[in-house]
Amino acid sequence: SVPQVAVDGPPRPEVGLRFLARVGRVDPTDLDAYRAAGGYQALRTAVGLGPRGALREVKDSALAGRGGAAFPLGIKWEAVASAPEHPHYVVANADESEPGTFKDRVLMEEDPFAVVESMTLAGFVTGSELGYVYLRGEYPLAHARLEHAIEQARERGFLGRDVMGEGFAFDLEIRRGGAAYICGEETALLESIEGKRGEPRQKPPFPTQVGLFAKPTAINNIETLVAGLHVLTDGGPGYASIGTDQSTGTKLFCVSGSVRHPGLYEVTFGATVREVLDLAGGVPGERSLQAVLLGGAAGTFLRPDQLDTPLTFEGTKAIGQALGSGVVMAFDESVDLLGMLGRVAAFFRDESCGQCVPCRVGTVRQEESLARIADGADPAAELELLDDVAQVMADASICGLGHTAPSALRSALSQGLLPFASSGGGTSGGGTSDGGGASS
Ligand code: L3W
Ligand code: SF4
Repeated sequence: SVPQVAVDGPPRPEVGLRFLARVGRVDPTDLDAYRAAGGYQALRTAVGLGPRGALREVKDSALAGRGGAAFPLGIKWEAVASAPEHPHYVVANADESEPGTFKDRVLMEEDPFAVVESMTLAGFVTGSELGYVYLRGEYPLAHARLEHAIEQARERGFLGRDVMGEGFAFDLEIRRGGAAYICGEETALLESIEGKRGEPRQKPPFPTQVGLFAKPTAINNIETLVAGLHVLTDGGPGYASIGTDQSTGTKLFCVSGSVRHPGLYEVTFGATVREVLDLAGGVPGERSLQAVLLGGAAGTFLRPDQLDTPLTFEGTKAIGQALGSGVVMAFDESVDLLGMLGRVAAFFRDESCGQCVPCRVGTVRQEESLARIADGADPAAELELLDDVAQVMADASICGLGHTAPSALRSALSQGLLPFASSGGGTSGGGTSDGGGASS
């Protein structure tokens, strides 16, 4: 019952796809082909309902944001739509930089008109006449495809002063990032669009009140925006009936690491980790699974005995983990997890914007300490230091980067995935390949 597709993966059944329905099948450079394959029906439905009616559908859908934090889209759009100050803006966070994440890239490269339509829908509902796509600088094909799609939409009256002849205005601009991970943090991203250094702002106020150029702004992940089209197509209650009560609709998962067919998979919310790994062909060869990382470098680990966990917001929360934005990274028993965590620490040290001390210094200390452990230092003393550093970063950092930089390490310790105990009471010892490996 799991609708599935793989990009560069196994055969693709013809059922249930939403995000990936046009991917690889419909010419991403042709507006007419997009329309013939269902494009612009969702926006037409929204126009028929009016902004308030369309918002009602989004709220009824219970669609949760797909950027990692699962904030309800309807609440975010309602806050902007009802904000008294004008103008309003919509911004697509397309600075997809979390290691292991490539879902938005596929949508932008292979279905760019859906991104344009979805932002127009966001503009219609929130009363915004201008939207920005903040695009990861290292995505040149996505840039070319989006730019082309925006030009075609403009030429054909799907963007501009009178969208589809329906009496509302909306247009789009692209801004490219400069290879800074921190600019995926929404307020750093807004600073960057404004031409300033990409450093996070304190929240609150949230962007819905004080956003781009200090105006009310709806900022959403690309997958969230495109899911908004599915809501209008299905109707809010119809969409809410797909998946689970708290995780509605379908979800894209970026499966990588020790699997036979790494790629992008779409499943109905409710599929388990095991099912998603099986779609990707399971662990190759005779090796068994050591761990699965959800959420990327800022994420948390599952043990092999937790593979029956549903990949839903509530399912992962129930075992003390977070779903994140859709990274499912498998590690077989041959992987040196401590070495991998050292590289994660180096990544965060490099990407910290340096604005606040706990993160600027904490990421350096974390990397140094892990290097000492790898060189044979006594883990007990180092773990005490790492615990202290992690606590200060969690308590006193300005943004999510500082809060989550120790997450993978802490999770590996508490899950017993490293060959020494956590001083913070984590499970001790081994636990690397104790059965339950993802089979094909
Ligand atoms: C109005 C309120 N808006 C919250 C909004 C807020 C934001 C969204 C979520 O981090 C996570 C992070 C990464 N009124 C509001 C409100 N909002 N309360 O809701 O807010 P927040 O602050 O909880 O999260 P965040 O700072 O946006 C996102 C994790 O995602 N992550 C990151 C993945 C990276 C990618 C990528 O590269 N594409 O997705 C992975 O797990 O660690 O925890 O819009 O303004 N009262
Ligand atoms: Fe910058 Fe790190 Fe502070 Fe975030 S937590 S503002 S990345 S120094």
